Formats: sequence, structure tokens, C-alpha cells
Amino acid sequence: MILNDHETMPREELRALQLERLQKLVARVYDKVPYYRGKMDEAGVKPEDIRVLEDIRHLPFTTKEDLRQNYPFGLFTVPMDDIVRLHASSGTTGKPTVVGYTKEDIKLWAGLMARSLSAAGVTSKDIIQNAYGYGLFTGGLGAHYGAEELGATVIPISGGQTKRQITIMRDFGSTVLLSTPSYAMNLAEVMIESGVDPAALPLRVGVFGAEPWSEGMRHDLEKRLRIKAIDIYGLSEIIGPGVAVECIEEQNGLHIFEDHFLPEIVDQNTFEPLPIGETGELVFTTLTKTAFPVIRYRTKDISRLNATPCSCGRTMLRMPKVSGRTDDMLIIRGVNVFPSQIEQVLMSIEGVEPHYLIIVDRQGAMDTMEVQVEVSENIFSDEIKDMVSITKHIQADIKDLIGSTCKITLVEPKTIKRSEGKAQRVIDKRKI
Ligand code: DLL
Repeated sequence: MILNDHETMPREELRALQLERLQKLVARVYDKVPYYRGKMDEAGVKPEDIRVLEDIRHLPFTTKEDLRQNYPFGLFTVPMDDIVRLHASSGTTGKPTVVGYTKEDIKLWAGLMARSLSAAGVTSKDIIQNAYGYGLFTGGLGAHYGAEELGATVIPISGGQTKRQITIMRDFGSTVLLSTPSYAMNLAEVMIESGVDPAALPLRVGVFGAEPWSEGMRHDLEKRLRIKAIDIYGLSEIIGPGVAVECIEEQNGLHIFEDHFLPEIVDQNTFEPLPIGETGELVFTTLTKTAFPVIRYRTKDISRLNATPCSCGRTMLRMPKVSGRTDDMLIIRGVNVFPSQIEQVLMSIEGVEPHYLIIVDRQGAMDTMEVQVEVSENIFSDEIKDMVSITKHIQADIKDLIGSTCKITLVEPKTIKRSEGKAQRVIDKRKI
């Protein structure tokens, strides 16, 4: 593992670097982007008001709505001639959000992804199977450039064609898998079905992200694929993958690359900044990106900041696994619950498979929740009483979590749709 100087910088020095970068950034966007200038004028704040890092709280937030209003290129700070790449979010709700990169941004991103892979224990000797989707999604190309920057061998296979993935993994001797955790689970399952023993393959590390996943899912993936499973986080609006990553030494919280992204946690409802250690919405300011810098971007992701020193030597703050997004949070009879918490319950029960679907509906004024979940082949063909006992077990554990009883439907193995990218875990019929 090669540590970059910034990754181990004493915190005081890091804060000084952040302030210097923040001041430059704010002056630049004020000067270049009329929309940002307008918002800052409205809030009564000028670039010279940023004297210490904490002054960031005076700056207005940026939200997905701001990006939509400026669709497609309105928040770029450079002429289109300097933009060398565009990516966009899928835009399932409303217009997609478009992000642009200059040559320098692409270099920066490749460096950060290389740094992330290195933290995950990947080296130039590795053969990386990159099963993140290539295209407008930032996962594929983002990881690709990082893998090349590290000097590893990259197989740009993209997502899908699962049988082919397995043949290539075996024939090319892939040592690292990059994919969403749900797709890695799909791969693991098809591998066993095709008679390929994961233990006989050289695969040793998985770098998984782009969707929430529980500790239970990590444990299961590590066991099935005989690998170390590392969590990587990022979002297109900030740069793509490579904003934060776990270190292989501790696998306990993701180090945020604070020399480039300034994190804050704000209260989900009041948006007031919260002190280190408290849980709330993650907000990021990009400190060094040129084409499309964002100030105080409200991610809607829920986490917290952790300043406990890490044995890996990085001084960068950690954030625990993102449990979910505020807009994916289910409110069941007034109780907030994330699909990943349901996943954690399911994964702790013997015989339950990591394939599930949560269906939320409303009967009259009452929210209802049904969890459809697969059980292993032998349990499904077993006696009814075992099925009943598993159902009751799941029901009781979910009741402990949310305080009310929900319907559990055990379904036959392989009936829940398998993911090839980001998994859909919830169908909310209240919204249809
Ligand atoms: O998912 C970037 C990415 C690609 C990250 C590959 C990691 C690996 P978007 O499509 O813009 O970008 O989606 C960003 O995905 O706001 C989170 O809600 C979620 N997300 C990303 N990584 C994680 C993670 C990419 N490790 C949105 N854990 C974010 C939980 C994650 N959620």
C-alpha cells in the first residue's frame, strides 16, 4: 500500500490546506457562475467572508434541484471547449443531472480512484475485473482510469453477461472484482451454479459500492467469494467513485479524501451543521475540481463523521457505511427505517438468502410492509413447520427494529430479480 503525503497529513496542516483551497474555490465560483453569485448575494455572503473553515456554514447549500434548474451545463465554470468528458445520472425522477470534467479533473479523479484501490490493498500487480457499468454512469470509467493510474491490469468488462464474467474471471485470473455488492452476490450465485469453485480462483479483493449494503452482506460476500470486501463511496455530483473508501487494515468506516472534498454533517430537518460524531445528512464541498465544483452539496446520504485515529496511518476522517438516502428511507407507521436495516436483520438469520424485496403499501390510513425473501433450497423443500418458524423469527426481529409487525413471504429460490448494477430493493406502491 502506497500512502500519499496528504493522506497522513497532521490535521492542523490539512485544515490549513482545506481553508486555502476553499477560499480560492469560493472566489472562483462567485466570479464565474452567475447562479452561484446570485445565491451568495441573496444569502448576504461574499468570498472574503470565508476567513476560517467554519465560515462555510454561511454559504448556501447546493441541491439536485439547483443542478436541474441549470440543466445541462449551467453550473460549469469553464468554456465547453475545456470540457473533455460528460457523465449523467440516470434521472429516474425528472431531468438527469449532468456533470462535466476538464483534463485536470480526469487526472485528479484517476489519482483519487488509484488511491482508493490502494487503500483497498490493490497494487499494480493485480488483474482488475471492472464490472461497474461503463457509459454515462460514473462507476465504469471512473474505476477504469484509477486502475490504469495504479498500473494494474484492467479488464473493462462492464456489468451484465454474468456467465461470460465468470469464464473471463477464471481464464484471465482476475484478482480484484469491482462491482455493486448486489451484482457481486449475483456473480457468486451463478458461479456456484456453473460449478466454478470460488476458492479455486485467484480472486482476493472486492471493491464494492454505488448502493447501500449491510455488514451481513459483507460477511456473506467474503465467505462465498473467499475475498476481502471493501466499501467504496462516491457520487457523480462530487466526482464519481473515489470520494471515500475503507482501508483494508480496519474495514471499519470509510476514509474521506478530505484534501479534495470537505465533509459536513447537517441535521436532516433543520440543515444546521452538527458536531463530529452525530448522525445526519452528508454534505460535501469539492475543493479542487475545476469544471464543475459544487459548494455544500446536500447528498441526502445518511452517515456520521468519526475522528478516531485509524491504525492504517491515514489522518482523514472516517464515515461509517452509508445506511441509506433520506429519500429511500421508509416511514412505516411513523418509524423511520432503511432497507439496509431490514437487510441486516435478514442476513443474520440462518437459511435466509440475500435476495429480498420490500413492498410498501397503504390500506386506509395505515402503512403496510411486506418483505419477500428467498430461503435456501433445503429449507424451501422442508417441512411447513420450519418455514413457519423462519417466518416468525424474521417477523419478531423486524418488529424489534420498527416496533410493528409486517408480512413476511418466503419465496422460492431464484424468484427475486437479480441485479446487474444498483439493486432495486423497494417497491413503494404508495407512490405509484
Ligand atoms: O454510484 C458512484 C459510485 C460508483 C460509487 C461506483 C461507488 C462505486 P451515483 O450514480 O451518482 O454515483 O450515485 C450516488 O449512490 O449518493 C449514495 O446514495 C449511493 N452510494 C454510492 N456509494 C455508496 C456506498 C455512484 N458505498 C449515490 N454505500 C450516493 C451506500 C452508496 N450508498
